[in-house]
Amino acid sequence: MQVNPTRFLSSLHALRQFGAAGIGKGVRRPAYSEPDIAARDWLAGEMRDAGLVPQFDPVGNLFGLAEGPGLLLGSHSDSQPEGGWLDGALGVMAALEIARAARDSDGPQVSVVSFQDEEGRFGVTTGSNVWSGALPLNKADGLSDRDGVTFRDARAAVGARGGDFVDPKRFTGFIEMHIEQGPALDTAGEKIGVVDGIVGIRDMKITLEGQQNHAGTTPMELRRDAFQALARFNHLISERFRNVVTPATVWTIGHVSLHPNAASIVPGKVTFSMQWRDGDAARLKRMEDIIRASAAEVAQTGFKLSFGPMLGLEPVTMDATLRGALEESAEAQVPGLWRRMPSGALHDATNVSKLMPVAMLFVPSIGGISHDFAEDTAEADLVTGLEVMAGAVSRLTQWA
Ligand code: HGY
Ligand code: MN
Ligand code: MN
Repeated sequence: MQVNPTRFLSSLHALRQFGAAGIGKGVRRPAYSEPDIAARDWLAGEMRDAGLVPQFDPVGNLFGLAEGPGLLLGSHSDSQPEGGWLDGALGVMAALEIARAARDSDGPQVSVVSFQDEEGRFGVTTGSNVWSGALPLNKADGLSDRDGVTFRDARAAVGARGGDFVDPKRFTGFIEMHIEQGPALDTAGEKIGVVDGIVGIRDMKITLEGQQNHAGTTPMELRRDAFQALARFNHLISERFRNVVTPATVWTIGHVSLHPNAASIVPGKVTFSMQWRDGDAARLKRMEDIIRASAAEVAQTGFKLSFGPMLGLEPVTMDATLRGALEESAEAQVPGLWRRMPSGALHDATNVSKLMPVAMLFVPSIGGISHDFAEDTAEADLVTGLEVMAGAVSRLTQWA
């Protein structure tokens, strides 16, 4: 199977035009936004031109279906509100290029997918979570984004495109190529990461409600200041995580909504996102217990506490046979310049692993930057990743 790097790179640059942020190569292509839907329509055309049958499902996951059973390759084409041009897009366009090369050479049956809302505008890897059956559609429809738009209303943008859910039994396995989104490969001067496991994640909103008041006349000791409550909560969990976490554990308060967010008003309410990730499900649970207990302790000082629904995915291990094909191909193409490594980022592969064997490979991220307009990878490294994945697919003839 002979991939065409020029065709691959130009298709990647074509996709980046949808939602181009005008800052470097950055994109703004959140799930169900106009550029996201336009990109999916374009992608459906590219799939058709590649001899695949494009099919949208009810939530906007877009599949390009080969005739017979075979491997599914892909990722997602939605982005973070300030996203890079490669996060997700790389895996989708690499999949399409391999599908094209496979057809050109009468090679294996390869189908392609671009999952929807991997970036979690509504949930956590929502589109593949629904497709995997782990998240019922009626439950997903009740999720809302940070502006209060519901998943049900947003996914109406799929419109008449939306067909049935694709039967996962037509696929023998899933391989996802992705940028590392971290510094390991770039720092080490290595070219390929073969993923051995993807961390688990927990994500929930927490609200603390005190009392809004005048910032000049309210004595400090009488205040029930929601920002101070969040600050105290953050201090408590940081202290209490010390004996639970490892250097690989991460936790983030990434979105804070402080009401009324005015300089001369003591804030009466704060709602914030609490997200944590680790490769060990028991550690995630211990962290959850600390989070809930610390929030309750802060609430004791005069705040009403409420927890939103907790979303989560378990840590998953990659399929050894698929991973072995990636390792063989990496050793053949970039001997000594690849490593086996965990993924600290979440990916659709986590959800797809509930349905079939999965594996992932990474290419370096320059400076380890991602979820930022500045995200980038040297084009030669993108092509190396494509060739290593094509080499793995060629080795998996019994999966074709
Ligand atoms: O957050 C993640 O790990 C993924 O990039 N959405
Ligand atoms: Mn991604
Ligand atoms: Mn991402």
